[in-house]
Amino acid sequence: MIALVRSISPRFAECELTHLSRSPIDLTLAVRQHAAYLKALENAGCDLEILSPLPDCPDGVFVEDMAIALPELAIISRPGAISRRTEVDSVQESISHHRKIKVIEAPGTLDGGDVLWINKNIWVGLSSRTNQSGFEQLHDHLVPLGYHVRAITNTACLHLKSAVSKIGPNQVLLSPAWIEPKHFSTLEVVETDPNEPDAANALLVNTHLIYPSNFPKTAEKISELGYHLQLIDNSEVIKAEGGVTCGCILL
Ligand code: CIR
Repeated sequence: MIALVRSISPRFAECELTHLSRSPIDLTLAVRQHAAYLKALENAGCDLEILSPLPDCPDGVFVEDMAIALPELAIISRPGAISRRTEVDSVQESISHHRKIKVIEAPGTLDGGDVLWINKNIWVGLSSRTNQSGFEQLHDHLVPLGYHVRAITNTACLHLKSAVSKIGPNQVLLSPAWIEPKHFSTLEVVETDPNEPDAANALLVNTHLIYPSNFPKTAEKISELGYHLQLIDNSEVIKAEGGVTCGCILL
């Protein structure tokens, strides 16, 4: 498995924020935490493909938002935040060496963080970043390939995957404060601890579950259920409204 990743910009503290207010980001710590994240990806079996740095793009480390990579093809996003549109080209260039490409076009907008993929099922969050046209374009690219693609309106948090993420072949971790479990009735749903509504973003790589140590109650709950967690400190990314899925595209 290849993980496309990008380094942290020196302007990381100027990142976009939508539902969070700005709190000081420690850049040195962020860079150290990112190195540990890359190590966790390698431990989980990934070869890293490091994209060219984009020092002037504060959010450039969050490569997940730039594309949805499936076995058959990759869909290149058109990010909802105008400040993030210059991040697309380098991701498109890299992915085109691995996958056939389709592109989301104006007026569509779509962030990869709004797309949850489990087997032949895709859930798309309609959010401040992903609009109806972005959803419809993704739908039209994927339905002919046998995917079932449906939309869920999500206004509670930045991205759909801030509220629900894949933790096993048919299992999701979900924050009931942010998204209704009924949308995922075909799956086994594990809920975050009620005191940690922002704890639903986990990254499943092969059988490794990379998870922030910043949500200890939920970490304990999912460990007790038998999941084996690879914990990383993600405090600075969390202040930037990111999670563990945001930092890579898995191919
Ligand atoms: C943004 O607002 O775009 C970034 N500060 C955070 C993006 C996080 N990406 C993700 O959840 N997929």
